This record gives sequence, C-alpha cells and structure tokens, in this order.
Amino acid sequence: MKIYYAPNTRAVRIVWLLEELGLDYELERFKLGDKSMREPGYLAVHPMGRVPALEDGDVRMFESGAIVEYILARHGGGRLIPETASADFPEYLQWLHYAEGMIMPPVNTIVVETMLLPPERRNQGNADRAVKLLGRMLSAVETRLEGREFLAGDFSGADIMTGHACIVAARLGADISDKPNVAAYIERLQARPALKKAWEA
Ligand SMILES: N[C@@H](CCC(=O)N[C@@H](CS)C(=O)NCC(=O)O)C(=O)O
Repeated sequence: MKIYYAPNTRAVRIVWLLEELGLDYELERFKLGDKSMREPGYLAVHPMGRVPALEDGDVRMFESGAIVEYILARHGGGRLIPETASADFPEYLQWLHYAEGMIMPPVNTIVVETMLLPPERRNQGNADRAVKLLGRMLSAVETRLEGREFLAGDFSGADIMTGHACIVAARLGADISDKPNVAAYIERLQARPALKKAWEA
C-alpha cells in the first residue's frame, strides 16, 4: 500500500491505522504547500491535490474516513471495528464520520482565519464563531466519553478519526479545560506507540 502523506495532516490517521494493524506500507512524502501537490501527476491521484490518498494495487482513494473504512474492510481481519450486530457498531460509524462531518469544519475555519489568510483578509468574527462551534462539537465527544475509554467499545477506527480530530482541535487552541474526558482521551491516544510512530513518520 502506498500512502500520500504530509506531516501533521490528516494523513497521520492512515499511518496510525496501518501501524495499529501492523501492515506494511510505503510513504510518498510531501510538505504542505509543495507545488508538486498541484501538478497533473498528483491531481490524477487526488483531484484537490490534498493528503491523504491511498494506492493499493488498482485501488486509488482519497478521503481519510473512507480510506480508514476501506483498509479495515479489506485488510483489517475484523480488528479495530465492532461486530456489525453489536450495539457498538452504529456508534462506531457515527463517531468515525463525526470527525470530518462536525469537528473539522470549524477547525478548517480557524486555520484559514488565523494562519492561511494574509492578516489584512482575516475575519476575527469568523474565527470567534468557529472556536465557539468547535467547543460545542467537542462537548458531544465529552458526553460520549463519560465512563468510557473509547468512542465505540474497544479502541477502533472511530478513535483514529475523531481522536485525531480532537488532538488537532486541542493543538489549535480549542478550550478543553472544561472537558476532562476529552483531555484524558487525548492523553490515552497520544500514549499509543502506533500514534507516536505516525507523528514521526
Ligand atoms: N476531507 C479530507 C480533507 C483532506 C485535506 O484537506 N487535507 C489537507 C491536510 S490535513 C491538505 O492536504 N491540505 C493541502 C492543501 O489544501 O493544499 C480528508 O479527510 O481526507
């Protein structure tokens, strides 16, 4: 399997998953902002020129959540995913998709309004609203984690997706001082050797 990767991006999710599963992979490395990410060769792999993307034989995919689902279905051997008939399974699907559906949109706004736009085009109102919204999105995770170590039974692909989104949100300054479950969850995830390897990949 080949992963198109850049440090400190959502591509970490895929390397984290592959490390948890002990699967072999090779990395095609970029740095965010590399011009080569917008060249026709790479646009044929990812139409937006983003990471992560995956090549597995004839299969080419982009979208981190879909890649996580694909790897678990084809190569996971039943690991890191609850039994379909279990009560954890619908929770697993919900929390796997919560990352890109609910947490990352305000994260994206914060990145755009505080880092990517030149100072004269930044809008503090947009940034403030996104921070507030992000707090609400993380509150749902806080509630879900009450009395639980992970989002859907044992550690699963849902924790890779939404756990990574929580870590990124906290790094960007989301206030989790009133969210002890999220704070402990982030520490629990960061202690996993597979995630440590993925950050260093
Ligand atoms: N929803 C996509 C988002 C992909 C995405 O936006 N990736 C960012 C890095 S985290 C990227 O490649 N940005 C580079 C750019 O916009 O030039 C996914 O989950 O894979």
